[in-house]
Amino acid sequence: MDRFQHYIDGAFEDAAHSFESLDPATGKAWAVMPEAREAEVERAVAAAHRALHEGPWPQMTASARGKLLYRLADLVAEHAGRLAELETRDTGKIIRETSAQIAYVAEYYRYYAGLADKIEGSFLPIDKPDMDVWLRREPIGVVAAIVPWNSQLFLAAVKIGPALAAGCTLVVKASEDGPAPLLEFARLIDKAGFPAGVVNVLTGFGPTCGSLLTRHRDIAHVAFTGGPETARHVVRNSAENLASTSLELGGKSPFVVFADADLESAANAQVAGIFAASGQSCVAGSRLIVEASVKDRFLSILKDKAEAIRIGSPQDRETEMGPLCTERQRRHIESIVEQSVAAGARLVTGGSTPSGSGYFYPPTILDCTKIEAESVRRELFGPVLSVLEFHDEEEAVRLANDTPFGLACGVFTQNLTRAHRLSKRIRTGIVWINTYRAVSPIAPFGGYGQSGHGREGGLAAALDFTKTKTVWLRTSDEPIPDPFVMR
Ligand code: TXE
Repeated sequence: MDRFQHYIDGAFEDAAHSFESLDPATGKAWAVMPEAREAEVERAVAAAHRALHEGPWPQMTASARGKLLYRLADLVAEHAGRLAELETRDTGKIIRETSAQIAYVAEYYRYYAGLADKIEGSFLPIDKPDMDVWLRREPIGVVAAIVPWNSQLFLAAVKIGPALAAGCTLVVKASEDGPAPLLEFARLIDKAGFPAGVVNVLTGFGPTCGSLLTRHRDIAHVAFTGGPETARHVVRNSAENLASTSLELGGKSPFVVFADADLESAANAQVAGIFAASGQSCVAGSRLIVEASVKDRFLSILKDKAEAIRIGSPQDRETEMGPLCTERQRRHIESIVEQSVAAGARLVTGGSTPSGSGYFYPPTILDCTKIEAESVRRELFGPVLSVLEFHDEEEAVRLANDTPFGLACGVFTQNLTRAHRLSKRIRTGIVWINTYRAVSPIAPFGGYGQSGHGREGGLAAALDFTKTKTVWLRTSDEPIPDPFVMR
């Protein structure tokens, strides 16, 4: 079996404990992963804390930090093939998608490389004579970056890139499900030449490693992607160290299709929105809200497309949908689909677990129009589309907003003024009009409501990894007058 190591304080090392990682396509163990517990977490945080305050990193100019990030971006591009293979092997995500996504991950590092020396302070027009006051933007401190199994390299890049541009140091925790690509990525951090301790990469289980990390006294900020329940633990832990948090959580994103939309194009976007990555995507467009007059036609196009999806080995370049990452995830999906069908949802296609090895689940469409279905309310994180219908714009908006989540939405219409109205009225952090699932390092990403807070991507994300320091300088040579009067 392959063996992976932690990367702590600039060195690769085994851990005292380890666990086996399963190949989701076969259900068989293929690699041994190090498991971080208290000792490893302590050392990683101590290394990051040291690197923040001592040694070359805090002395480095912002431009020099940017150059290291450029080097990292080039290395990610150069090694994208190997990283994609590992992500596919360890999480079951298809090689077509991991290859394309990881090649694009390099662009995130490139964007933040360029941003490093554009994070500026400011000079204040202060209301006192003989006084200069300016703001320095300083790194927020040691960052704990915690990611889930889906798109680990991507979700890590949107944290590591801006944090390093801002001058922070990090402890990155890979998910215990499929940690191989992120542990391997640590080799590129090493190769790029970041000083020891600036980026530490480990993995372990949530209640031990994750929990110890998020409440550690020397962690200043937790950048978290994962489920809302886990996010509540993270926020509770932050009551101990008073760390700030950015939370990128799940969604139940509406995909609104009006009768005037290009239905063929909307169907392709819907297929990408719910069946890509086997639905294990935070922005999965999992609630189709379709105008009643075109519902049957749209569902028939979707059904044909869903049934034509090539399911198979994630390593095969022809495969369009692979397995889910874990058996736990598959059971979660099965149970919600069963409850919804029992409540009266109509299965348009899919809905039954195939026999054989691996954690496969078919593309599934559930017509939930006439019922209160679990699959409409809860995030499944799987290839299951729940369908609702509407009769006018008002009802479309009401249904779209009828969820505690608010990450993303898709709106398909040829009517420009309506598209504008909906972009204002739908309460989500991202609105895609006549497109879906497009991302870029230049565009902020994040949610409303139970989908979390904080934004990843864009300039503001880098500023979130800074804090301001206010510096006062008295420019008068006259002695300070009356010491008992505040000026
Ligand atoms: O995520 P978890 P899970 C949703 C999705 C999924 C559900 C649960 O609905 O079915 O969440 O998934 C670490 N303190 N999303 O269980 O548990 C954990 O080790 C600190 C949406 O895989 O949130 C891992 O590294 N950390 C989503 C990370 O948190 C803890 C992506 C995420 O795991 C911890 C994933 C603790 N107490 C799931 N417990 C999206 N938005 O993309 C766990 N962790």
